[in-house]
Amino acid sequence: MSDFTLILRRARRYPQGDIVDIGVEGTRIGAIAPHLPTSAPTELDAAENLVSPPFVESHIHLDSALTAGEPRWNESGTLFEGIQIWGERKKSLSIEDVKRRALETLQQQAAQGVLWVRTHADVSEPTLTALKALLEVRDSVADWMRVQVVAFPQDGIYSHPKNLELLRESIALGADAIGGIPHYELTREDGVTSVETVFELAETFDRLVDIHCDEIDDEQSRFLEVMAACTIRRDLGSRVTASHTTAMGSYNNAYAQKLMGFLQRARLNLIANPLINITLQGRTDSYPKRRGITRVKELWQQGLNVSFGHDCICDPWYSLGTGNMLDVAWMGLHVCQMTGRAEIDACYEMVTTNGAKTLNVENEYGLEIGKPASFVVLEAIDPFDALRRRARAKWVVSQGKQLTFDST
Ligand code: 17E
Ligand code: FE2
Repeated sequence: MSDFTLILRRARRYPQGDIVDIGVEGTRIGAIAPHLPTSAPTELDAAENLVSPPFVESHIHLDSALTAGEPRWNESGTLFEGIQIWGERKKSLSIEDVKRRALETLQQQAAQGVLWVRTHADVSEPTLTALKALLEVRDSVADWMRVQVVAFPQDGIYSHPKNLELLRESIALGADAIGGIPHYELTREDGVTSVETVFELAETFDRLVDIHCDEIDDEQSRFLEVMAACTIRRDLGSRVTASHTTAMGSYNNAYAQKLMGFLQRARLNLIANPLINITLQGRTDSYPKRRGITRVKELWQQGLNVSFGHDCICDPWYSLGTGNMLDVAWMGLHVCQMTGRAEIDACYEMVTTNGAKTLNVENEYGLEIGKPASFVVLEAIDPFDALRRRARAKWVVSQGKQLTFDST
């Protein structure tokens, strides 16, 4: 009588912490109970280890992944040298080149329990090669990895006469979300206009917004307030995400406090990328040296949805990285000093549930009957233990199928 195709037995369910069997019917979760008396063709005994909904990579650049050193290393370690180097590398992009590196990265991520990924694709390049390749990859991996693609104008929307048209074309080609980079537009006014343009396009074409916003230590970089205003006026709330917002780490407290109120009204999502923010920012400081990361703890305390992203894996901005979201959360909890007990748990949420909120995929996310049977069993008893030891993913099940990977 059982239609279960797979049963995960004796798993410590996240977040409740109780021990359950999870019965999978095809691609969905069919039952969760202390003990399922039936059998299934595949049965996995979790031996009271943690089963968690998958990790969510809410911010990564798959088009540049695995290009570190090509054509040269980022010696200054700054965002801007990174953009220059990528500018050289992107001249030689081909569809095959981007697809190969993106796929390899996605496999590495999936092996570590990441089953949702939002990637940026640089669309300030005249052939839109990165975008076209990543859209193909998104569609080809859909039965084991769910990918969203952001059309991201790395060089700015108004810095080059063709870039706005390229952004429009990217939407027509099928980008899920629209990005921008206001702090890198030629003038502050262009920056403001660029944010307004992104929102206008997003509303017109019914897309999500995810803007690289204020990724600089300049305390005068204040485009997050423009994003908050646009979100409030258009009532777009959780469809909007502000990525990086590192300048918020340098704002004076009076301004930051005022802004916090506007962010609460806006209810937009924020993404910090601790590995990259801590290495790219603070480069113009001597000592004391700023940490250059947004106010994660305070945003979280105010009830705003914050997630953590990896941002880069072996690219011109960051030559390290493995795709492991526990590394990301681990760095986040250090850099943001989120070492309180509830704060550590919150850091785990920032690479799981909060990421799902950012991606607007909560309906398809979580260990609940009827939802996709996508989960990871970690060699840990709870999120704290997983973070402390950066626990290995023992099994990864995506949409009902157990994933297996080459051990090479
Ligand atoms: N591009 C950008 O503007 N900022 C970053 N952190 C990366 C690419 C990785
Ligand atoms: Fe980024």
